[in-house]
Amino acid sequence: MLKIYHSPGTRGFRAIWVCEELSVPYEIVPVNFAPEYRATPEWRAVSPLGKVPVMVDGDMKMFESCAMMQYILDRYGDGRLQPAPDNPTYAHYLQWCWFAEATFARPLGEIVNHRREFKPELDAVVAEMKSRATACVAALDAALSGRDYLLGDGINAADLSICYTTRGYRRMVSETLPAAYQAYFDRVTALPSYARAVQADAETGERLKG
Ligand SMILES: N[C@@H](CCC(=O)N[C@@H](CS)C(=O)NCC(=O)O)C(=O)O
Repeated sequence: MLKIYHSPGTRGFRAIWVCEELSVPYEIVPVNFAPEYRATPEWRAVSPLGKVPVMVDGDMKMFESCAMMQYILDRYGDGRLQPAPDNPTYAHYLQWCWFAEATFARPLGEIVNHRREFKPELDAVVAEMKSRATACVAALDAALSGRDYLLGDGINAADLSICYTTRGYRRMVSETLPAAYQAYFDRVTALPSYARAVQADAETGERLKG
């Protein structure tokens, strides 16, 4: 069974949500997110940079949450939740999957890192990162014009990944999204698999509290 090493509220949510949506069996291994634990040789042996998430499938161990999503889809998805490579939407499917982490999540991650390392934080740096994230929201809003989902009619893993990052945007930058984007976010997070992933995330927190 897939093992997802996860700390509550972090990017392992992506892999958990995909497993829930595809009904792929998985087990969560709760990880103490305290920097002291993540610096231990024990955790570094699992995750060389001390980050979460990590996913294990038999002898396979990997990090990078979006790569995990793709692995789950390719290995266990039976073609669900992603277009085939010969589908005209495939290129944009890849584009939004990568955008979710490489471009949209990046300034949000920098806000977190900056706040952790710089006390007091530099307001200009945080403002610039918020502005970069907001530019991503504008690009997504434009792409969603006249569509229910990023690729048109059907939902796919890029929508899940983007909506995971959008949660961080709403928490760190602004609760308010453009109207069409808000409707999209509400549509994607109305999936029963989202509620189950939220529940699994919360239970991970309870398990860590012991
Ligand atoms: N691109 C990586 C980012 C991993 C990452 O930065 N994870 C955060 C939690 S969501 C973390 O472990 N941060 C602690 C740190 O950077 O020291 C992914 O998508 O998995």
